[in-house]
Amino acid sequence: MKKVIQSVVLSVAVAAVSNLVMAQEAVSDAWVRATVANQKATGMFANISSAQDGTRLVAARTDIAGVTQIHEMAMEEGIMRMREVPAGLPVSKAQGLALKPGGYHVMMMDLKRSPKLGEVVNVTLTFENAQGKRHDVQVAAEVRALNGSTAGAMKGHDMKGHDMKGHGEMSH
Ligand SMILES: [Cu+2]
Repeated sequence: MKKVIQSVVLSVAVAAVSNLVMAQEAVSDAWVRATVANQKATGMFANISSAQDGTRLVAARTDIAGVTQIHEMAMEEGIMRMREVPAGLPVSKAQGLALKPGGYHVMMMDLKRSPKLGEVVNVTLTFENAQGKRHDVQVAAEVRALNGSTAGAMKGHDMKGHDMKGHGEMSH
């Protein structure tokens, strides 16, 4: 009997520890698009999953950018533009959240330096759970070429709608 109690106590302890240590979110295939000379903005993309419903990606930050925002693409007057989503993006338990060129992305603006091909950029993603509690997840994002696998998907993307100086050269 004593043995049974011990093993129950042990498994409860293990569960408590793993709750503390393990984030509910998993981030895979994180990458940052390499920039060209004088380009002051770029995007970070990744696949995000959540073990819980009601999770949102609400913020991001990185040392290499002065401003980092969560962006979406939207049709405005027949033109695809990107804009900030201040409330963040839902990460559903069933489908997760895909950040990809031509879609949702983490926008890095006011770049302090150019991310170099093959370099790993550290990005902090902030998630909010259904209870409104926030926590950070550290992501190592590899810098990949401008014309990655999905290049050209955003042809015709009009950057003039963007209010950030230096955004103009960016093809999303
Ligand atoms: Cu953007």
